[in-house]
Amino acid sequence: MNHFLSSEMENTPAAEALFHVIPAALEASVSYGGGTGRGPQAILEASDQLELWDGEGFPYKAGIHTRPVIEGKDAETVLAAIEKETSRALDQEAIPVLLGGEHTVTLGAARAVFEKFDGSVGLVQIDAHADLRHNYEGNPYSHASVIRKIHELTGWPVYQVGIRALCDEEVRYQKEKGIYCLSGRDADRQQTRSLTLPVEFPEYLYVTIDVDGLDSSLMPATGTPVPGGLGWYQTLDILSSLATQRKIVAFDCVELAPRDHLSFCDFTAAQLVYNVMGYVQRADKN
Ligand SMILES: [Mn+2]
Repeated sequence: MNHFLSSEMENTPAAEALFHVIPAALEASVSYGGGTGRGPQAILEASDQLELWDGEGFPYKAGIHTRPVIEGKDAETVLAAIEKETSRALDQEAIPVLLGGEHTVTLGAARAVFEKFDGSVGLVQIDAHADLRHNYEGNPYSHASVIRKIHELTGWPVYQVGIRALCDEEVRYQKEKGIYCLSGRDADRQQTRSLTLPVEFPEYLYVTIDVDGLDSSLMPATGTPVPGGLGWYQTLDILSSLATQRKIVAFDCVELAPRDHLSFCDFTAAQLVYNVMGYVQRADKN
């Protein structure tokens, strides 16, 4: 198995690494195009093409430890394994970096973060879809309901960014529960380059990045690409602004569905992960 940046560095021992990469190849509830099960491995392979310099610094110097890939078709089994690995990373005072896999994997990591930090966490979600359905096609572990599941479990405040495909049930849930949402349309109209988190947002953040939050021209290799998403530098600037306002204690990158003729998307996802590591690393020093 490749570890993250294996072309450039040894797999940092867990105890010395700020980042613990947890690849989780779950693909159980695909609603349109398949392939997310191959996402984590594709990101790891593409990470070999990264430059060590991220434009501002050297995130790898914080240490990156990659765990073995978690595989399986049964959602609950995979989620339990993700929860365990995430807890282990948190216990070692590392930042878990979960690679999906379908968006459902976030629930496993969120359970562990909730156990450790309880209510002192806010969730920021970059995504085309709200993922707030009660359930989808009868499946309680659907990626289309993962944020709702996390919200029901944790009660964390949620800020959704880039949303542009949702149903009325989800709009109702947003209103009832006071979920913050910056739509893809408004992010474009307002030329959003940074997100100002509401004061009620606690000191810690879990950031979940569904790659379909990016514009579909930039990221066509995902299960359900939707036009009108976030631009590349816009996404980076928003993520950077989060890291300076609160402490990111865990993040993930999910829903990459690699396509043979679209390998640039694998690299895009790897670059995104590495840049977020950079934001977290530099905030950690301040
Ligand atoms: Mn999603």
